[in-house]
Amino acid sequence: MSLSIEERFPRPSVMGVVNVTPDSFSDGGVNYAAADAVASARRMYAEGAAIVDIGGESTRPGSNGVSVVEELRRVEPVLEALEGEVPVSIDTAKAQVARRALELGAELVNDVTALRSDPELVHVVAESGRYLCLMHMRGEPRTMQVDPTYDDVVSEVARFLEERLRFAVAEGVAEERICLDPGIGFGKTVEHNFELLSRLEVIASLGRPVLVGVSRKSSLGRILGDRDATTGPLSASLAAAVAAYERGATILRVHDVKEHVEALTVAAAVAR
Ligand code: 9MG
Repeated sequence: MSLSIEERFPRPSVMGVVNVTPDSFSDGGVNYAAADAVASARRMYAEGAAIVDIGGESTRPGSNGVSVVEELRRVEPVLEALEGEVPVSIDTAKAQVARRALELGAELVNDVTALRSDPELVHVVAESGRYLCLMHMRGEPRTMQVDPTYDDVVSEVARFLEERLRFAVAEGVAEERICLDPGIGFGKTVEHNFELLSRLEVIASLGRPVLVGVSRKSSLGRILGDRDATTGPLSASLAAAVAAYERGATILRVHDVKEHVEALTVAAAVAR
């Protein structure tokens, strides 16, 4: 795998989401059974996803973690079934889960804790030579939505991502393999999330490809007037993905692959 992350994922690329969890807000556990997760990943790839992100631990607000054993029990059969057929990334903060996923061919490690959770993970990624996504999160999923405050959310997120990028590179991960993610919905209010999307160029100016996950997130439902929304509709997800792309996003992490591929193909044709 000698391509830089920009070469492997040209703008715009779509990452499909497969949560092998019983409790995700965004998909209500539809992929908790391995056979369903495998079928969804195959469909997403056929619909044009460049990669499918497989995760066995919910990161929704308020969620508690799961053990390594439980996370592996959920994702291992899915990765085994997809090996050599569907390009996958592993959504994990745990070195042991990442190691097994990389053995089974995962191309990218998507760590929502940006290497702050498991000190071994950076070494596992560095030794593998695979791609890495570093995401901003304030706090941890259990507490992250308790009164999030920033002086300037965009510059604080940018400073954090720059520091985590330097850390990963200093520990041996090649810079050309790393992408950055502002972490929409992770310890941020609706206003913070929209400010990050609106000023995404600041994150892109750090010089690494930007991954954005806004699909079905609660901020979309809330901006549409539902104060208690836990998810957002497809129409709003598409608008947010196109807006993010127009402000520099390279990879869009989405649940509805076909619709996003279509919308982003049109947006890219207009941009050219
Ligand atoms: C696992 N996960 C849930 N939301 C995400 C997002 O916005 N970005 C990344 N990288 N991972 C996410």
